[in-house]
Amino acid sequence: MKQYALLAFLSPIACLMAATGQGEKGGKNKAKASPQKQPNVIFIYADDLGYGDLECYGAKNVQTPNVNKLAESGVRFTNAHATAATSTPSRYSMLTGKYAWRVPGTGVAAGNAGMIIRPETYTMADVFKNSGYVTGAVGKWHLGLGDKSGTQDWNAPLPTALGDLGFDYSYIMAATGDRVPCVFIENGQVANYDPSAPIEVSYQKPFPGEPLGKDHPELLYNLKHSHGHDMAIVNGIGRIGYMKGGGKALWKDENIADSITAHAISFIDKNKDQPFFLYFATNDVHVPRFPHERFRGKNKMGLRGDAIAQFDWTVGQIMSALDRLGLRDNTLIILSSDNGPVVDDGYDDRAEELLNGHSPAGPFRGHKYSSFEGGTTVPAIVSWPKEIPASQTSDALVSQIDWFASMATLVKAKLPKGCAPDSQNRLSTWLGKDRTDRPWVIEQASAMSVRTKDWKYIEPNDGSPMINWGPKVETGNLKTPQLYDMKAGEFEKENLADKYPNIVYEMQNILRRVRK
Ligand code: NG6
Ligand code: CA
Repeated sequence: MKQYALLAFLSPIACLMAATGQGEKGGKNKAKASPQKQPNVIFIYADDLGYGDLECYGAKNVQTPNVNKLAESGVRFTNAHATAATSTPSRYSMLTGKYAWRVPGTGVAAGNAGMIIRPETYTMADVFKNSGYVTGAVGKWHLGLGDKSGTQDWNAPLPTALGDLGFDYSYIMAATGDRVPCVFIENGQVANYDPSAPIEVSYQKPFPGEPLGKDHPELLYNLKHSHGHDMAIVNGIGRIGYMKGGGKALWKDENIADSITAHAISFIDKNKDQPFFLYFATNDVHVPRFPHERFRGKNKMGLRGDAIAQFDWTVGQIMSALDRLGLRDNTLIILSSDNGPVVDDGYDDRAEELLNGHSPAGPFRGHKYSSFEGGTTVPAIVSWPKEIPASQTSDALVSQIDWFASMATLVKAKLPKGCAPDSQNRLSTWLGKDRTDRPWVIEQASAMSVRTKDWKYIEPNDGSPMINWGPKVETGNLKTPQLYDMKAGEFEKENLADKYPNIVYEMQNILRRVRK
């Protein structure tokens, strides 16, 4: 049993008692005295948003006023890391506190993957739920649904879904915008289900009679692919995987941000009177980048820039909702990204030619998929006006793997033995109260890397130095060890492994110890 029913019940009662002022002596301000409530917690987890993609991190070609404002209200981290250079392992590690590379089957998931975090796992949502919070997940999921890969019946309630992982409410995309099924799933069932168009999904073979992107370029009226993404066609865009049906339930890419934002805000509205945890994972700025037309054409970078602007709008909407409800002060917001940026990730959206000098990964080498720092160094902003002084920057070395134990500390959760084995409590660093570096950070791409404040080590790997299936990305692969001085002006340029064998040895030892 992972539910701590008693705790879950006690906290709201405690809050209720506080709210009614029971036990207090009379006094003029008694009715107004607001209860000391646990903070609400919102993770705003962007997809493929790079270190250099926000104005407050130096972007010049796109405006991000809302994220800038969020950053000004709290701490902006300049040395924060996702655990992996792609989505599924990064999200798995963050939500379980256990490195994905310890667990088979945690690579980039198909849209019909079975639930990758097994129901018996104690998750981030369980931490909050069992501490009296209402919990919700809205947006991109990409961690599988149902009991077993490829066996889901999308026309009925799924036998296992986010409700089994501690989320009271969920409104999610099963995988990514570019993977079928292209429908939202609300509490384990297709939202807005259309009985006249039963849904079938396969990652093995096409459905007879359904046109494919590779054969019907004339049907790709919204976006053409540059590599891959040539299977099912939904909303004039080719996808990964085959799909049939869906009808009215099919999403329109241009409305995804509006839809998930509306659901996130309605969750906040409904739960305004009790502490809530919202995992809000945006589709932006993952491909296909097809933002609503009101975000089009306002920056130099075309669709990729427009998607960043749409992300910024989304953040603004959440903050306005909190302001409207009087919740902003006691809401802890953590904004970050699941992995580094990528320019051409398979659609002909002119992202490359319209960069106009923009560096999506900021000063770092490599992008999404890469072992270089650009693969996993991400923006990270923490705001909690009631507790965190504004306008701070922190260069502390931090990792998303520690959100689990840090959040558990925040809500004074009792954790079952053995859960979140890789997560450390670093709450005071994440709240900007100190600048303590994590002694080391582990990064997962095709090779494994270790980062300390001063050094970066990449394990030898036989893979090719550039991705050879589409994106123009340096993988960081090399047959021999790589060691980079992170104090040097130009990051990861000169391999110093031969010069400092002792440091290589120390870094290898860290990896060896963590692997045990
Ligand atoms: C790749 C996809 C890419 C993206 C990525 C996962 C192709 C050619 N490319 O395989 O578009 O979906 O997987 O991205 O299929 S992630 O951010 O969700 O990890
Ligand atoms: Ca991603």
